[in-house]
Amino acid sequence: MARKFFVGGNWKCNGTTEEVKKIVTKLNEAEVPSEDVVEVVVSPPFVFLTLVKSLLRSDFHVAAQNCWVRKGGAFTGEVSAEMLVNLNIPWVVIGHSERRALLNESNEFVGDKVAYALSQGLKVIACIGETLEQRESGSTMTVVAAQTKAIADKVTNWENVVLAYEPVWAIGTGKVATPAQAQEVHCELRKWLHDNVGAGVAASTRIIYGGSVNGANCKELAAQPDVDGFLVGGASLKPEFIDIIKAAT
Ligand code: G2H
Repeated sequence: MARKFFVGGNWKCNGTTEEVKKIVTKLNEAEVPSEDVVEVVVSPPFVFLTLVKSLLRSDFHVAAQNCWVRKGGAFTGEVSAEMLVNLNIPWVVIGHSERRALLNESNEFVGDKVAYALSQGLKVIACIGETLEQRESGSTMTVVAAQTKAIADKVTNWENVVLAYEPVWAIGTGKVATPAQAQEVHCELRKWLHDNVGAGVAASTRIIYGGSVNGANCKELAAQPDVDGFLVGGASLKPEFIDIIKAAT
């Protein structure tokens, strides 16, 4: 089954109103493959979501970088899935390693969040990935399988899930996984989905790579058979994001 190439731009905790407007202007001017070929989703901080949505070209979409694990209420500082739906924000990033590491989000908590966001009608970019220590001790697959299982335990319909494999040692470090390293884990993840969820889900779920993707390394990564796109951090704030979108073709 053909999987449409997916390019996400994770702006993380960056930007001012002026900077955000400049980035959106550049995106709106860019000539990129059509929506039938590549799905583009940018993820600004919460405070800029509606601004970006109102200015952004209609063939690109927006994602929040997080949402609360259950229905909103007395949870100071949180943003609920219902609020994102109310604002017509179609996507949310869940389980990014920065949140797992800095805010102690566990596999189970991430699984609950993914399930709740999906239940409210959001589409989810679910992030998984191993640390350098885990890779060096040979436990990469054990770690990413456990992270994926915590999601699979709570999710029955994978149609609106994109799985983002982001090795922690490659995030914001400039140390990108080699195309072979990325392909190896993506292939194993697809096999895990096949064996534990089903052949259809394994064939149709997009598994995207994140971690120091840039304009120079994206083509070779995109050529790997199980790399279905990217979640881009630092480079999504720069003009080279357009080259990364074009890596699909
Ligand atoms: C991984 C990635 C985006 P960067 O966090 O999610 O960031 O491309 O800066 O490594």
